[in-house]
Amino acid sequence: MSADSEHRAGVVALLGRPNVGKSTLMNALVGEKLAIVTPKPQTTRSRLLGIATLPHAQLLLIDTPGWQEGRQPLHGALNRLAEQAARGCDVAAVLADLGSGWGEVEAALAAGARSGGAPVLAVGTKRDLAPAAPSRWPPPAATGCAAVLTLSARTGAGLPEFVAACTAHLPISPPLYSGDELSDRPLRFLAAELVREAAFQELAQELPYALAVEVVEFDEKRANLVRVRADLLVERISQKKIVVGAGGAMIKRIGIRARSEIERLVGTKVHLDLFVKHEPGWAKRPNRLKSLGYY
Ligand SMILES: Nc1nc2c(ncn2[C@@H]2O[C@H](COP(=O)(O)OP(=O)(O)OP(=O)(O)O)[C@@H](O)[C@H]2O)c(=O)[nH]1
Ligand SMILES: [Mg+2]
Repeated sequence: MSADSEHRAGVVALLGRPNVGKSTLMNALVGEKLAIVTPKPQTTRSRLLGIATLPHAQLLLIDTPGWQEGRQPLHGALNRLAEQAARGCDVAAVLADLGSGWGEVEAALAAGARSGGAPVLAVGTKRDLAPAAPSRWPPPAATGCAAVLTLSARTGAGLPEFVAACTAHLPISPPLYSGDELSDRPLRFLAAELVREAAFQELAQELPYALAVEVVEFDEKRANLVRVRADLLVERISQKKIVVGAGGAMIKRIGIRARSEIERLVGTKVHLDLFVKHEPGWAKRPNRLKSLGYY
């Protein structure tokens, strides 16, 4: 067998600023919605592995939180996840929204990945939207990237080229996971994320950032029903009132939305109980961030 026809497998880190489409790209390549996606920036709070198994390659895609400039402990923890992913990968894909182009953050992420030894792909996203101004894309040759590509995770345009560019830089290796595995995270974590996604979609601008979700019960004992109990943690009493809503209307809306997504994930009926809890400072305690799965 020639080297080109041999199977390749390895880790591809998806890096970039918030909202550029990292999670959408991962879902499109895995073929399942694993990572939550919302129109609001700073949706992803953890490192999530998505496994794309192809005939000649297995891509272990690491979705990371968008890079943020804030100084809060949560921001620091999230940026560390992106840094670790950049250092520990075989290929680093630095994603930039074609609408805003390649800037300092992208250059810094690319430099970080290169210092860890990974080749960097510069990837312009959301190609289905307005075409990039020539001044914004492609990035200057000086960025030293192994390849410069554009794609749309929404329409699928450019995805085969992206997969080919990643594969070319992966080591020759047999598959590292069995073909039916899609993620390294348990269903209960993905379920917690779907509750958080529903809350992001239902709640107004700032509130979702003060909120964390913890699944405290995930019971699959019954044949055709999964029972899920989740706590929505908020930092202030005033936020609890908003999340519960008048007569419980808001928490009900979040529950209806989340339940149908969790049913799609687990493939059976779901009984979902949500509770809103006041837990001041959840976002400031490193151990708590870890126990919530944001590590
Ligand atoms: N039109 C269009 N919209 C896209 C595309 N990819 C992502 N989006 C939208 O962009 C928004 C952000 O997408 P995400 O995948 O959550 O972005 P992200 O980079 O993971 O964001 P964070 O987790 O906050 O860092 C969502 O509303 C997506 O639907 C695309 O190819 N085309
Ligand atoms: Mg994301």
